[in-house]
Amino acid sequence: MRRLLAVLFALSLMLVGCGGGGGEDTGGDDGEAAGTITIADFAYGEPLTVAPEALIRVVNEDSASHDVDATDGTSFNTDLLGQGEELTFNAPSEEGTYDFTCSEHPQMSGQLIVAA
Ligand SMILES: [Cu+2]
Repeated sequence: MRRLLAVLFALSLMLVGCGGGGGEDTGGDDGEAAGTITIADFAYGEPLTVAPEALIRVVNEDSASHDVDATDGTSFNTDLLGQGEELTFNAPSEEGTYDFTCSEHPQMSGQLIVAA
């Protein structure tokens, strides 16, 4: 009986650990993202302002694949995200305004503002 309780306890811990992935902020699993770029309808939304090197989360809600590539070609280039996928990357260490686009849809444009 003790052993059964121990197993149940372990299972409940696992359930708690896996829960909460469903969309609200501060999931914890990815660390503390300073901001999120949500891609929907071929748009990146409002410009995002974060501190230098802050962790940025990118979520793609479109069925098309998108990424987040700095138009200067070097500051940041994320992998392509499929529908419902997300990733994180770190903002540049230099303050400034960074325009970015999607490698598959050059008509898309967004802005990342890095300010201390
Ligand atoms: Cu795209």
